[in-house]
Amino acid sequence: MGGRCGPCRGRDNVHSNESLREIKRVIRKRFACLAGALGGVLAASAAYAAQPRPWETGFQPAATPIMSQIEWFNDYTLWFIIPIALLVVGLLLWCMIRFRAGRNPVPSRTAHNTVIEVLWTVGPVIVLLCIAVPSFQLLTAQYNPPQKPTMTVKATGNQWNWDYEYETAKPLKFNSAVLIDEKSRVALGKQNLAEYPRLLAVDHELVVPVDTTIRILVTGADVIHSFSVPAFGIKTDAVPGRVNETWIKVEKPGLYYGQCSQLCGKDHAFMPIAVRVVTKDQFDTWYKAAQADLESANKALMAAVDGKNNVAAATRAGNVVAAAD
Ligand SMILES: [Cu+2]
Repeated sequence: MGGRCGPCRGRDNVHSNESLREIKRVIRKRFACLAGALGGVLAASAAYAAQPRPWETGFQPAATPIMSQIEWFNDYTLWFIIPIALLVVGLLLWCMIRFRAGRNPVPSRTAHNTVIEVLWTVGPVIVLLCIAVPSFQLLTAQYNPPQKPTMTVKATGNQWNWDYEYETAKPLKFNSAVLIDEKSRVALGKQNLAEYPRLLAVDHELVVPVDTTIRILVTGADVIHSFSVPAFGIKTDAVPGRVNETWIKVEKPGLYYGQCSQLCGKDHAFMPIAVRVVTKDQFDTWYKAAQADLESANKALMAAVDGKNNVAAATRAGNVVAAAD
């Protein structure tokens, strides 16, 4: 550009200013798109749903501190299990090849080796200690909520549905059963199979507030059932004549699904657990309304929390199979 005349240089400047503006415009547009997409993802994750997914081999995303601790413990234990499994398989293969009859016709008569015996005693003891300490910590945490629970809910297993009872000054009790036929789905506004999947959706969900320490009392009315919600990291047997206790503190609002996890009879597969976690204000409004009329309180709550976001989140999480059913 050094050898060009003044006007040409000027035109070049005009051109480069224009292309600079164009680049800036494109960047701004891209950033706007990115921000929009990010906003969409955030909005969707605010309305969150946890349920089993097709071909799932891992855990459902953790929704409580206990489940996060369980996930950590699972990963931590794998650091011991995998090397031990590899070592044992390696030793087996080595013995099979190195000491096979063809290569080793006269077997050794060695019966004792002090060093090896000390090693294979002390080694496992250390491994077990490393696993036992965090395991006991987790077990203790599962029985001892860090704060005093501010709410108590009792879940009673029946053949084949659940009763939920809120133990407050103004108690509330209702039954929660699987949604089987299309007619009741339509009546309750739960036709969306991504959000209300087959064999997991119920007529009346257990509704609890977010970020609240809740004590759950579990018992059975007829046979042994089990109250289990994977995303919360709880699985508590519902034994007739006995009250078991567990606790949750859910960190994200959303719809969480679990199932009875103790064979309890012919309809065992048809007694799901659905927990709707909402904000404290939404819970208070719902609780007041539910004492007068549960059905309309649930519908009002659904209108407040169910939106396109919730469905999108459920679909994004890979729960499309339910919709295809
Ligand atoms: Cu069962």
